[in-house]
Amino acid sequence: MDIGFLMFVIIILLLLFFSTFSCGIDIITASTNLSDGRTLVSSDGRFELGFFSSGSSAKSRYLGIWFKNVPVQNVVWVANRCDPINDTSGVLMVNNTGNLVLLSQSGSVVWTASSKKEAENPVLQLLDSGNLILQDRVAGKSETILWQSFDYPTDTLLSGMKLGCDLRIGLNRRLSAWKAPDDPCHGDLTLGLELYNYPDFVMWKGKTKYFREGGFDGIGMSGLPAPEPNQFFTINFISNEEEICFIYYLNTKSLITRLVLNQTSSSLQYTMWDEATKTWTVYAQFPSDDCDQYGKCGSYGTCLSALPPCQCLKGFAPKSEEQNSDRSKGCVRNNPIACQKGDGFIKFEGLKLPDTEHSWVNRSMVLNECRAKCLENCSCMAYTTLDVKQNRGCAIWFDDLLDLKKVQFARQHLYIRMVAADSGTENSRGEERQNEDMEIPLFELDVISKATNNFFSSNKLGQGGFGPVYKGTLPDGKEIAVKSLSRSSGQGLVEFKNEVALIAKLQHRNLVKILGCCIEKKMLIYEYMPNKSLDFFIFDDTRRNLLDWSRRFHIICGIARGLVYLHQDSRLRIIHRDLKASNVLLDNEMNPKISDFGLARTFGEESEGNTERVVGTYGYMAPEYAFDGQFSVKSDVFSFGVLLLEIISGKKNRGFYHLNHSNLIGHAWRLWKEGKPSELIDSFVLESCTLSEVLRCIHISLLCVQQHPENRPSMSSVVLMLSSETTLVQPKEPGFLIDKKSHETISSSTKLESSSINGLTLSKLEPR
Ligand SMILES: *[C@@H]1O[C@H](CO)[C@@H](O)[C@H](O)[C@H]1NC(C)=O
Ligand SMILES: *[C@@H]1O[C@H](CO)[C@@H](O)[C@H](O)[C@H]1NC(C)=O
Ligand SMILES: *[C@@H]1O[C@H](CO)[C@@H](O)[C@H](O)[C@H]1NC(C)=O
Ligand SMILES: *[C@@H]1O[C@H](CO)[C@@H](O)[C@H](O)[C@H]1NC(C)=O
Ligand SMILES: *[C@@H]1O[C@H](CO)[C@@H](O)[C@H](O)[C@H]1NC(C)=O
Ligand SMILES: *[C@@H]1O[C@H](CO)[C@@H](O)[C@H](O)[C@H]1NC(C)=O
Ligand SMILES: *[C@@H]1O[C@H](CO)[C@@H](O)[C@H](O)[C@H]1NC(C)=O
Ligand SMILES: CC(=O)N[C@H]1CO[C@H](CO)[C@@H](O)[C@@H]1O
Repeated sequence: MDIGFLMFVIIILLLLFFSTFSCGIDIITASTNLSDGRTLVSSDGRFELGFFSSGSSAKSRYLGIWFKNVPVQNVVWVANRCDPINDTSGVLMVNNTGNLVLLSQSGSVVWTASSKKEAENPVLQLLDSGNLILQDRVAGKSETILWQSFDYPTDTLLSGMKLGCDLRIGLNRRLSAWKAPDDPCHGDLTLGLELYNYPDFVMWKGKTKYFREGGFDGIGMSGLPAPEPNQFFTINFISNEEEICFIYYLNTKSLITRLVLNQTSSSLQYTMWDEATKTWTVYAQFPSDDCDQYGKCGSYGTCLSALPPCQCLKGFAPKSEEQNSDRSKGCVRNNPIACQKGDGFIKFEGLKLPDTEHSWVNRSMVLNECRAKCLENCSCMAYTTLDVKQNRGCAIWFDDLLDLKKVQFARQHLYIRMVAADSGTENSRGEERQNEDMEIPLFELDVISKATNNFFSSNKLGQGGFGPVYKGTLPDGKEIAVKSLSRSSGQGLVEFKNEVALIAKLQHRNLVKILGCCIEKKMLIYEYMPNKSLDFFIFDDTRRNLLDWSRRFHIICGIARGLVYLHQDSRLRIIHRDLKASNVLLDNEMNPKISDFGLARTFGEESEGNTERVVGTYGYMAPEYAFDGQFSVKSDVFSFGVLLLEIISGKKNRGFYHLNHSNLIGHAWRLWKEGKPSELIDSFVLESCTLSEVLRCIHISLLCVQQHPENRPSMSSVVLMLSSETTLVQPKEPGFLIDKKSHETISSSTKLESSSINGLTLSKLEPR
């Protein structure tokens, strides 16, 4: 045996020895230490505790916990947040009295965690949940937890962690963001429970309130949409004499998610590790829109994501004449309250409850008692039911009502004190205008004319729902797409420019980028996409072969992520309303980019709920939207489901012809029920695919096209479904299940009015 081989064997043995050391251990006791370079790993291998360096200065060493299987830095807990160790001499030990001590070379104590009780046999263990616990393990005694990292969160909330107060021991668990991406020390953004009489979770920027969740109403927080029931996570609020807290549980181990308070984005982000892109994907964040900004519209002003965002409540008028200069001045009563006799209340629905700093509650009062209680004190401005689940309890507000927001999901009604005569006043609209100078590059008309060869027909790329699209080349050689908005919108030029500036701010890798606009002729300038749109490929007999399954799946996931961004992440909450294959453009690497988003909004039609004018495309429209003009994010989900079926089958939903069905949804549904969904798959896709993945996509698409919007998943759930392998619920009957006979009836009983220019995009669908 030669020396080289012997060395090799020794090295392998050493490696084995060390790897078992670093992978196999999840506990330390008073007789073992954890030095820098060694780690503890939870028994299922999910979490790891050890030393890490952060950012530029590799010299700064911190003790922390992270997801072991995520290759980018993802620290979820840090012990010595603001006291890095300058070298690799750090040692974590459990001392004899049961305290955790982090020492550096000089023997100086960098960090300690102490329990009140003394321990005989202290053991530190990293659990599969990511919780680091210190226990006293003595035979015959129950193992009490002396200390746990979950009680001292840093910037991250993991599944099973609580945010909020344990009233019994006076522990208030709060989050504070990292100061900078490479500095775990406390930033100025914090989030925690404020123990007002009516407690609320408040996000602070330094000493300034930044965002409120809005008080617990027995079901959820009044300022947040109730989490839709889903199989991935469960959200719980606990509010009783012992504790008031928020907690969430992940129901599936296959997902890696966390809630992080992020200084950079100034928000609480719910992020998920996306194995495909090796990035953390944000799929919900708070504050979620401009109206979440604390006190944006001042007292008695309500905020709505629209322009102008601020309005005064009924019975109130703008406080200041020149509201243009200060938008947070708020509103004042048209008529002062009389106090007691002569006062009444107006019931307001659909509002996030006002700031509860000056509030009072009684858990057992009923609404009438609550009203009387409020009426008897002149400083009481409003009351509501504390717990809508039990329909009991009373909350009242003193002082002016601040931080109101229009929300669709409000469960509590707010009764606001008014002089009785005021109850008939008209809803007065705040005079406020968005007047900050929006940054958006403006293009001169003659530049655009030159670039597009005077809008020459050979430069025309196509005809979209809002007008024709031309290809252009700027003097510097940059290629652009010019969309000329031919529909009249009745909107002024300034509003148009502001609106475009708002949607131009939406930037995501799956959205087409807006480069600027030309306000003289209402044109939008987009980046040019060389590979046209998705319909150009999937519905074409030869070009369909350029998109194998893995490319199609990549496109599906990209569209889904783009929609999540529009629906949740962006500050505007955009409902697309015209998602279809021709609105999914492809860049030169065949990445999908959604186009035409925000246009419905530009036309002044974006106030969620009901609309007179239906903007959309037959075949993609959700039934409640096509027939009743009711739109919501769930109507986009429907369109996404249709698109998904088209990508899988290579067939158009509209114009789909089959002996028994006149649309693809009906066909897919029947095949599904007959247990042969694979017959739906495009033959070319079938050759290149992982069958289970395609079948899962069919399953997801059927969930998206369900008849009732409330049954359809949100786009963020869709992203979760696409990226995990959890079992999915069975879909219910889809919407637009038109078989040939009834289809005939529908087309003869509805009047398709003005199919705009391209004949596909409807502007109105009116039952006779
Ligand atoms: C643990 O570290 C301390 C301080 O460096 C040292 O005194 C002690 O001997 C170490 N114990 C073990 C078991 O390594
Ligand atoms: C690290 O270095 C800084 C500056 O040299 C010093 O102030 C600090 O005490 C050192 N920290 C430790 C833990 O040794
Ligand atoms: C253990 O550490 C704590 C905190 O540093 C200290 O107060 C205590 O005296 C230590 N106990 C022993 C036995 O060293
Ligand atoms: C914070 O948000 C920014 C912007 O969304 C993102 O780039 C960054 O990765 C986030 N940081 C963490 C720790 O998630
Ligand atoms: C709460 O209301 C109930 C029922 O009206 C009453 O009996 C009780 O005294 C009230 N509690 C407080 C603290 O006011
Ligand atoms: C009304 O409520 C305020 C705030 O709790 C309190 O300070 C004041 O004393 C009350 N006034 C009366 C008349 O009860
Ligand atoms: C049409 O539906 C009937 C049952 O409803 C089925 O027996 C028949 O095979 C279907 N035809 C085709 C072409 O799928
Ligand atoms: C599939 C396909 O047509 N891909 C094209 C996308 O655009 C780039 C750049 O124009 C071409 O190189 C690809 O062939």
